Amino acid sequence: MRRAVCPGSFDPITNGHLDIISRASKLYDVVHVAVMINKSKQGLFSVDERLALIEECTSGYGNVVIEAFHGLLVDYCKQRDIPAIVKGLRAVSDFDYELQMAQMNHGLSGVETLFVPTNPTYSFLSSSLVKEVATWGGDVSHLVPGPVVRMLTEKLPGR
Ligand code: COD
Repeated sequence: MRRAVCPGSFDPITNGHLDIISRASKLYDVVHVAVMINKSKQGLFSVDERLALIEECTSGYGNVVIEAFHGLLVDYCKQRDIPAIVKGLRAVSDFDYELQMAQMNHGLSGVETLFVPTNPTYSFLSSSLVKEVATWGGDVSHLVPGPVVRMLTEKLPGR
């Protein structure tokens, strides 16, 4: 069984994340989507909300497992016998940090990182920009799935 993980904060999941998860789900038998918990970073969405949104948005894929994890990504991989991390690369600016993480993770445990070039439609897209635009009342309905738009509207009623 070929397994991979798509890790992230997913605060919230965007169409860019979904594109990478969907492409990974065609390459691997099982794709784990790991919501990595960072207690020092207060998110807009709770971990449970993020999990529920990812669940709803990926239910059609059929081979996606969604979990939250507090700790090192390499430990998540080790505990589940996952040999590969799949990441999306948006631009050259992503590359420096992603390369450092890939090399650190490989050095720590031998896990490989595979980079998938982003769909150009989403190359500028990040969860933080979505939250900023939504906070000021901008339309994000072409950037995030419907359930996320609905929850953003509930969370940011003054927008
Ligand atoms: N197009 C394509 N891919 C995208 C897009 C887009 N528009 N947006 C995001 N992605 C992909 C990228 O691969 C990105 O890395 C991933 O989705 C997750 O994005 P975010 O923004 O939700 O999450 P980040 O960048 O905050 O996630 C960082 C991690 C949580 C993966 C990282 O900090 C981590 O592994 N933490 C666990 C602790 C650990 O092991 N630390 C040591 C690292 S060496």
